[in-house]
Amino acid sequence: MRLFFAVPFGEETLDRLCAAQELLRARANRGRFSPRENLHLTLAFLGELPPSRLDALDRAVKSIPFPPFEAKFDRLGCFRRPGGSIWWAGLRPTPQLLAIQRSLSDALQREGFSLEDRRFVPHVTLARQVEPDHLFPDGVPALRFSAPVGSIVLMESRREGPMMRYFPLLTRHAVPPGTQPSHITPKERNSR
Ligand code: 2AM
Repeated sequence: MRLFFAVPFGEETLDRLCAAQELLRARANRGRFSPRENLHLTLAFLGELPPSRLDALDRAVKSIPFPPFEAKFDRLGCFRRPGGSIWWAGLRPTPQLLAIQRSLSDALQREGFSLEDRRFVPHVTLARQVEPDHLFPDGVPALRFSAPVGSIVLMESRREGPMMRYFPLLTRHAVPPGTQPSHITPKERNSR
């Protein structure tokens, strides 16, 4: 199974991301736009793993401190590629966002998973293979809004014909500071 951990977004944030896609669509001659239900922020890409590793992934994501926080979208950007650019909504690398990505990566490594060593550039991919190269000769439009982050989801990605479909397998909910983690049972709590 091809797996990754991602932050899903609520409807209001998805509306804003879809509005940003419309800015691109209005200028692009061509492009493959991510369907609304596929829009997410990847925290850790795991690649191909057997189902027998799901328990260890569950342990890793449950082990990290995860208070809810606000992610800050702060720009539209692109990675230039031959065959068309990848356009994305970028997030400010705030201490809370970097902390959650770092602690998840560390927990995964402790469970024996190997992760790519590339620098974390937090982004939500909006469209791929976008042409022409210079969509906004007069300057890229601004993008600035906050988005509540309340969960991390383990996703399985499957190709269905030309489409990628993502299936949530595990969800870790954020826990407000000062409250008990939701995954601790009352029995465990009493024995602490
Ligand atoms: P992307 O949106 O920038 O392509 C599922 O493919 C998710 O995992 C996507 O959000 C993708 O990022 C991300 N990802 C990170 N590293 C990847 C890799 N080496 N191959 C494919 N997807 C990767």
